[in-house]
Parts: sequence; C-alpha cells; structure tokens
Amino acid sequence: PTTIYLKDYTPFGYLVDSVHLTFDLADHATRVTSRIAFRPNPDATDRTFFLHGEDLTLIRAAIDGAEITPDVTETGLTAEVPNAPFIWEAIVEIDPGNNTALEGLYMSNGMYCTQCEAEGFRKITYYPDRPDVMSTFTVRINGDLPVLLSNGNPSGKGKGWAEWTDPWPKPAYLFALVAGDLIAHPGQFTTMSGRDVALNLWVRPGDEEKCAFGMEALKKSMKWDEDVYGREYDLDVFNIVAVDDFNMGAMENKGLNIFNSSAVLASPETSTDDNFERIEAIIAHEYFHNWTGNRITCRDWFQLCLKEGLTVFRDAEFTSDMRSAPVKRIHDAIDLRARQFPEDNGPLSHPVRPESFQEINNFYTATVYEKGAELIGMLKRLVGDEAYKQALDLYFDRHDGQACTIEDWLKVFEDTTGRDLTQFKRWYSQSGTPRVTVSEDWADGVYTLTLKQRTDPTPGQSEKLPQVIPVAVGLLSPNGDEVRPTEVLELTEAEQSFEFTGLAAKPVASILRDFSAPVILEHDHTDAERAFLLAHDTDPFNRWQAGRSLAQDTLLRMIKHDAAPGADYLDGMLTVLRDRDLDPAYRALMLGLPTQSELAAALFESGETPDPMAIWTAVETLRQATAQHVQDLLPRLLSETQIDAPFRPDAEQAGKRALGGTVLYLTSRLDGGIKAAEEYAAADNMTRQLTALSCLLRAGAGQAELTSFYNQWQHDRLVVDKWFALQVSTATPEATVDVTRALTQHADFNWKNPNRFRSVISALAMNHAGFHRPDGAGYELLADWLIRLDPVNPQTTARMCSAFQTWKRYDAERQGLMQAQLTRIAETPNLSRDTTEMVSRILG
Ligand code: B3K
Ligand code: ZN
Repeated sequence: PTTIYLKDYTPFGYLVDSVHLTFDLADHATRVTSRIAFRPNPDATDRTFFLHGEDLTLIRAAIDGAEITPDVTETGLTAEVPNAPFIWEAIVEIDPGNNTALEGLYMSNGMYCTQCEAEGFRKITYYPDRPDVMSTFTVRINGDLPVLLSNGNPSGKGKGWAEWTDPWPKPAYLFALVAGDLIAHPGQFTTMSGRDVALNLWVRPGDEEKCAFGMEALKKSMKWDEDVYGREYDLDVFNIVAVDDFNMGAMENKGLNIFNSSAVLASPETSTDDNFERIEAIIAHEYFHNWTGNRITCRDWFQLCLKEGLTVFRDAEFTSDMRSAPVKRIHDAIDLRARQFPEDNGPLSHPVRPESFQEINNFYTATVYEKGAELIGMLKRLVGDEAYKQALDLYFDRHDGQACTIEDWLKVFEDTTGRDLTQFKRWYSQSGTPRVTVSEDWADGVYTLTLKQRTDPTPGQSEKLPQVIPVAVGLLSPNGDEVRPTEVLELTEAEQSFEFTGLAAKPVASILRDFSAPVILEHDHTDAERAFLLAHDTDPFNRWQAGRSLAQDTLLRMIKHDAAPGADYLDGMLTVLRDRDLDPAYRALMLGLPTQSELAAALFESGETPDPMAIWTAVETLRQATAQHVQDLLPRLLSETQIDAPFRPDAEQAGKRALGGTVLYLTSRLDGGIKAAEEYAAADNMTRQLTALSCLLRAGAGQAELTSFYNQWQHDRLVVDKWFALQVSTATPEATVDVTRALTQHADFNWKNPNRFRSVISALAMNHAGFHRPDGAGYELLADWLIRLDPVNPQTTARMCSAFQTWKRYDAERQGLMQAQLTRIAETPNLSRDTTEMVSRILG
C-alpha cells in the first residue's frame, strides 16, 4: 500500500468551474453522466490530468464533445487535455445494490444514499476527488421514487425526476444524493437577516414520531450559531435524512446532512437521556460544519482537524450553553481519557495533524476530533474570549470559500493578537499526552508551585519538545476558602516555578481547573487532601476530579496491596450523596468510577502488569462497600429522584434520572434487584426502563424482564441494538464470550448493519475483564468477526481493530494471544487497505 505525505502536497493542475451530474437510478446499474468545466490552474506546475475513479465502469468519455479513450487503472484515469478551458464528459455505470462498504452511492432498505467523505466520490464518477478542488454542482436525478434529494436548492421537478443546484462551491466530499420512499417532518427557520429556510427531517414511514426532538435541536443550533458566532445559514432549504446503514454518526453534506438513524431519531419511549444529549450535539455539530468545514474547508486531509477540532469545540460550547457547562466538561474529560489517551499513548499514536497515512478513513480519530477540540479550547484560554471572537471573525472573513490549512488558522490568531504561536503549533505536530508533575514549596509566606512537563516517545517521534500548557490554578486556604481565584499559568519550559505571595498559611492548590489542558496531571496528593478538595474546591471540574482521583487511588491500592476501601473515599461519597445543594447530575458523576481499562493503563504506567480479573474484583468490592456505606440514604434518594412531571429530555430531568439510576444500582447490590424490578415495571421512558433492566442483570436477576423487553421492542431496531449491547456489557467476566457468541446466533443479529454489529462486537471489546479472558477466547471471537466483516465493510472493521491497541499493557500470555489474533487478521488473503494499515500499526 502507498503512503501519502503532507510534505508532498501540490495543488491540482486544473480548476473546476462547474459540475453537472445526471443520475439514472437503478439498483445494480445506475448511470452517472458528468459534464465538468475544467481550466488550467495558474497556481499549479504539474498539468497531469488525473481523475480519481474506483469501481466504475466507464461507458463513454469526451473532451469538448469529441470522444476519447482515457488510460484507465484501478484508481483512476489519465487523459490528454487542452492547455485551455475545456468540457469533460463521462458516462459511468455503478452498482449501488452491491455496495456493502457504505461508501459512495449505496442502498439501505430500498433507499439510495451516499457517503463521500473522505474519498467516496471517486466511487460515483471520475473526478479530482480532493478537498481543495471546489466547484458549484447541478444535479439531476431520474428515478421512480417519491423523494429525490441532493445538495443546494431545488431547481426543477417533475414526475420521476428532480434537479438541485448548489450555488456554493464545494469539494466533492460534500456531495450527497438521497432517493427513496421517505416522509418529511417539516420545520421552518427565519435567519438573522430575515430569510426563510424550509427545514425537513426525512425518515422512513414508521419513524415520524421520532422527529420532533431533532428538529428542535436543529433550530436551536441555527439560532446559536447566529448569536454566538454571527454565522447565518445560506440556502433556502436544509434537509436531514435518517438512514439505518451508516458507518459513523452523521455527515455534513452541504444542505443535505445524512444521519445514522441512531444519531437523529428520538422519542422518550425509545431513547435514553444519553441518546437525547448525543443527538442534540451531533445535529449541532453537522449544522456548524456549514461554516467550519463547508464554507471554509480543508486544503488536504492532513488538515482534517481544521474542521473537526473546531467543530467539536463549537458543539461542546453549544451543549454547555444548552445544558450544564461543568457537567459537559466532565463528560468530555471522561471521554478524552477513555478514548483519546489510550490512542495517544499506544501504537496508534499520531499528531492532531498527521503527517502521513495510507487510508485517511483511519484518521477520523479521537485525537483528530477530541484532542483537536482541546487545542481550540487551549487557544481560547490563552488569548481570551474577546481575542478569540476577533480571530474567528477574521477567519470567516479572510477564508470564506477557501480550502485552508492549520497555518491559515493559527495566522488569524497571530494577526489579531500579535502573539507568536510557533511553540503552540507543536500541539498539532507532536503526538503523545504530556505529563505535568507538580511539586510544592512553602517558606516564609511564599508558596511556590513547580511544574514539570514531559511527553514520552511515541511511534516515529523519539524526542519531544516542551509545549505551551495553560494550567488553570486556584488556591484554597486550609479552612476551605478560596484565597486565590483561578489564574492561567503558562507552562512553556520543561520545568517552571510560579510564586504566590501574601498568603497567611500554606494553601491547598487546585490545579488544572476546568481541565485546562489535555494532559496527565501527576500530583501526589494524600487521600486527606483529595477529600478536602472534594469537599471545598470552588471549581466544579476539580471538585469532581478530586473524587475521581480518590476513587482511582483507592482502587489501585486495593488491586496492588489487597487493601480495604478507605474511609476517605467512602465518607466522601456519603457527603456528596447527602448534599442536596449539589446538582443531581453532578452527584451522579461524582459516584462514577474510572473505567477498568483506565485502571489497567494506570497500573501499566506505574510499572505493574494489569490483571483484568483483579481490576474487576476491586471495582466490584468498592461498589459493594459503597452501597453498604451509604445504604441508609438510599431509600430517601430513591424517592427524591422520582419525577412527577411529564418527561422532558433536558439537563435537569436527565440529571435527576442519572442520580436515580446510580442509587438504584447501589440499592440492587443490597436487595438483589427487588427495587429494580419495581422500577422496571413502573418505567414509562427508556432511560428508566433500561437502567432498571441493567441493574437487574448486574444483580444476576432480570431474565424474565430481558425477554419481555425484547418482545416489547422487537419492532424497533434502535431499541433492539440496546438490548443486544446491554447483555454483553452486563455479562460477568466468565460469561461475556459465551453471551456474545450466543447473541451472534440470534435471528436479529444482522451483522452487515454497522449499528447492530457494534452493539454486540464493540460491546465485547469494551467489557474489559470479559474480553481479556485468560484463555484468549475473547480475542479470538473478535478476530473471527473482524475477518468476516472486512470484505463487506472495511471502514467499520478497521475502526474496531483499535480494541487491540492496548495489547502491550498486559502479561506475556495475553500479549501472545492478542498478537496471534492480530497476525491472523493481517495474514487474511485480500485484507482491505483500511484493516491492513490498522493491524500493522498496532503490531508496530
Ligand atoms: N465529517 C464526518 C465524518 C466522515 C467520516 C469519514 N470516514 C462527520 C463529522 O465529523 O461531522
Ligand atoms: Zn465533524
């Protein structure tokens, strides 16, 4: 396979002035006729006329009306073209009915739809399929289906055809087409300058009742982007389509967003609070791409974080505004540590802006997205809110309609603030998670905080240079008052000291407030100091973090030294649960524990070999001890978290249900599931129903409920996904593999559907102790399914290989077993480029 390098970038030799496409739809023989106006690019030196094209049957090609015979290969074609503007015409035939990879034009339940990002357009027709080639598109669709959609505004329509015109130049990856028997859930939005936009959410018949929430989320997003970023929508229509077979969450195609149905369809009966929050965020994310991604796009795929990091940052700001800012920040830190840190500290580590790749789809990662968003957050913290706003205004002003780079992005900040961002730029090029170590000194009324940073070597990068790390710090006095409000220290050297004077007593420092940088903080606090911060920290993030660190230290001591759960943790949790002034959502978060995989990472980093079974046992023991310690509070909390009002998927009710769920879980550890069974019977929404069922299963009960749940919901594919996933995630370490294997035999295990595949197979990989069963049966089962899925859907297969990325953390036995499975996958004949790249990087 060929490796592509950032340093090799050159512009395409031609500009595209317009694209006209005609689709004659047929399941196995769709004809795509293209008419494209090219002209030589004055900024390019290489005039090779190469058009990408894969899995296409070329029927006819012509230049300025004269038929030609191009030189066709597996990846595209070349042709002799005039050194002047010319019209390219081609007719190709494609087979959407057999496209199981879900890239290009494919079919899902009789509906045609497309996925072009990153390089899927080349499976639709011959084209310079690269993001820096932008053009207007006109699309005519001929097909005997009631709804025919493409990008832009509708420009004509008749029986069996429709035409769409997109006036905004765009790269091909934002092209979309949908055709099918769909029902519209309509809406309307008037933009800040008074233009009316017709909104539609298109769904399959039967899903009409699940549209209202998504539509409201869209309107809120449109309003928020006007209010906060001054960004207005720019077409007469905005369409969203829900599709069942989709490789990821959703796609921001211009004016025609396509969504995995799990990322848009919602109702109280079928969706959990987490689903609602995720759906609201994804709708916002895709909508926000209209400016950060579409109007301003990426020059090349190495710049992916330019649109993704920024858009994730924007959707996080939106969620903070719509819901609770501290809760969102905590969720994001949990998520970053669970998904990005393992990536950044293992064989798949890569910079936020990678410098090479074989298959770009393998770089839609937590590093590019979530760490990329953290970089925006740090930049904002460093320059301040006002300068951030000015820089963004300049960005939109200067680069509208362009395909840009990280250099362009940083330049707007340099130009508005006068700051030199050379060192900051290392965040984009250096991979690995920086570690910040804290030491303190107190003498003669001066408190000195010394911060050291280091980043361990990562693949391809043995030497690391110091980065600019904004460290938000506040100081508390021994009686718990805040004696120094939050200030941002800029750590730029490998080691740096900061002095605080005028203090009456040695303070307790609250460091990395609001998770001000995506780093690992190493601060040797005692349990008592953590308990103090848990009780007094005025920064909600760090107050939560104190509890989290206390829990982690407690668990590590239990695992390493067979210690009993400490009183600081148990009493701390009792105090938290009792504190009615604390937001219920926040109390629920405080009761959360680090994941078993995070504990494994912590053990590995401290030089120990993690034993998944010992980790599992420690977590169970701590849960049981907590339940016993707080048991007197539980009945009252159960009734306090009951909600009498009608269901609302907002932060307030969701927080109450989250706390109620934690309390029910602790209760069912003591009563064997009696309360949970009552809750299950009384449940009138999916959050309650699924929480109760989960508590029952974790308590070793609930088999009858499991069956009745299936019978109740077997008609609803998104709920059936939950039913599958829940069984695997709640299985005991011994049973996980058998439960998973049995579920793959179930009649509803339609493994070619990515949502269903993930509901079972990803759930296996995420059940830490079950997956890491000592005999390797978990590894083998995962590998069996990856090998089976690869020829059908390489993208989803490759993504799921990352379940093996932590293999070097474990004992020699397990390492050998995982390595054997990775090798087996690697040696599979005709393995896709996607999976080949992933497995070889993981093997190292
Ligand atoms: N831009 C798409 C992701 C495309 C993934 C291609 N493998 C969704 C998003 O980030 O909004
Ligand atoms: Zn995105």
